[in-house]
Amino acid sequence: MKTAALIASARLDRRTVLAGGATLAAALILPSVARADPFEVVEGAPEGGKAITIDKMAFQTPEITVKVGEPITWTNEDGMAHNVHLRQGPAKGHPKAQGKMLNKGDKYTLKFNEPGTYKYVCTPHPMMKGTIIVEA
Ligand code: CU1
Repeated sequence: MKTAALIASARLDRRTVLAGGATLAAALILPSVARADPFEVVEGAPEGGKAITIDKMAFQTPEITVKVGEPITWTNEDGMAHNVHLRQGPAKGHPKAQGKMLNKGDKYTLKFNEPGTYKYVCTPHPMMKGTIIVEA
């Protein structure tokens, strides 16, 4: 009986230790997941990835599919300034969702960390629409 009690006590301890470890792991992992941005603005128009031309008041590739981490670079070839403003999907409401205005010849690159469907417009011309599908 004493032995059984010792075993039960040992089991309880191990479960407590395991539960404690899981809680500690969750505490270490969860805040970093919560902090991760669904997308990033990449400076300096990197090599590779996908390209979208902005011209004639439109995103010339209105729908595009990329993998997580694969950059998309928009180039404005229109005489009018435009931007890329993520309005729906995982980036909705993000402080960097509204991209800077791009003059003719300017480039803007985004990289996505979170899979999903991102819909965007040009802020001053919301009839200009685009969709980005990010696959895991
Ligand atoms: Cu525009």
